[in-house]
Amino acid sequence: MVTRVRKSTKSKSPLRLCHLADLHLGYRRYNRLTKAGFNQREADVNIALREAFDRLIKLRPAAVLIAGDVFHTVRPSNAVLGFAFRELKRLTAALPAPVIIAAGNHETPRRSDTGSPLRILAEVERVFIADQGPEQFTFEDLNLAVHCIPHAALSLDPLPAVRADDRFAYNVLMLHGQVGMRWISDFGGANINLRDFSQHEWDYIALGHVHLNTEVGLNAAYSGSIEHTALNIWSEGDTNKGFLEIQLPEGKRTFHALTSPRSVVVLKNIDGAGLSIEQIQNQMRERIESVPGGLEGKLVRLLVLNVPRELQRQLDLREIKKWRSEALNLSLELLPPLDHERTGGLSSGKRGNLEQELAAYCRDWKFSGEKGAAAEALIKSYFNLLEERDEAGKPQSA
Ligand SMILES: [Mn+2]
Repeated sequence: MVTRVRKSTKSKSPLRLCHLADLHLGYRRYNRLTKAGFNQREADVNIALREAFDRLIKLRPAAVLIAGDVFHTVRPSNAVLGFAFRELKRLTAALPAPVIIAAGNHETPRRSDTGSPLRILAEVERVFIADQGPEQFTFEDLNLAVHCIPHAALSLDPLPAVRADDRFAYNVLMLHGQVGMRWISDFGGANINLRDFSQHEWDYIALGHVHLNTEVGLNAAYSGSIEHTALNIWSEGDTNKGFLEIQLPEGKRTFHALTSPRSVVVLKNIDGAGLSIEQIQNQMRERIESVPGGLEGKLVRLLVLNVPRELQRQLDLREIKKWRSEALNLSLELLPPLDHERTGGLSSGKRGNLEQELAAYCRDWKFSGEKGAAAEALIKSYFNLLEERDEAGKPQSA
């Protein structure tokens, strides 16, 4: 590994950047609609973006970096495109900073002639987009060069060779993909080894794709997403969403948490082994009633382990239905004890069975703590991915 020592001939006056990623505008989940007929979670993401931009306007950074997955899909709705366009216009009207965007996997079409939904955003003054090939945007007045490698360019062979540009005091690299496997929020991103990209030459590396605010190195970080839009939101339920402020030259990072429009509540698992159905139902009620402020409008997850199927049939469904109607979404899962119920094995056909068997299998793993949880989250996210594809394939309701 060759580390080039950068001659800083230019003086390094302080420079403040803000780094956002994984906005996922157009993300849709569950079938609740707003009064205006929009998917509630899509509307929530818009609220989060507005808050993020309000905060940027107050913070007044010299430049804004957006490290990919601005849009959740290659073809966002006209409403979402219009919203993004208007919000960027609002931001750049209030803030003299350039806004630089490198495309992520969600908005990158498989065929380049499809075109990126990001393109239209480049029509907004001071918005710079890298959607296909690697690009360097330079800002003389800021003494800053921003090197972008959009998702499409991360699958090139050989990879684009990027080096810091000595003519500028500050060099930033921005890309969207998976660095290491410590935390996985989503699939479809390129696997990245920062050593392939002159890792030590950059004053800062702004990463997108992992939805959790994560340090990757002294000079590299994921800002995380602005709202709960990971494939498995429960695995990130107790984390704040937001963006980073980076103070150069020292590289000090400050995380700005956003007020999430939606609480994600992961209740403590219930172990139903040896309990009667009344005891299980009572414990479920206790957990549900322990949510401060009630279920109203929240995303709630409750896992009940070791409940034989014959007992599951005796649950009071009316009460469960009432909980479901209060929450924006109640993800209530009852898993039978593994050994008794393993009749058809993994090939028993129904998706529910397979998911339950896998969850039970994960519980038996000898992984400890973080690793086990990450592995389970990874497997679980595959199911969410399948579910999401199913949902996407259905005709739009309402
Ligand atoms: Mn991504």
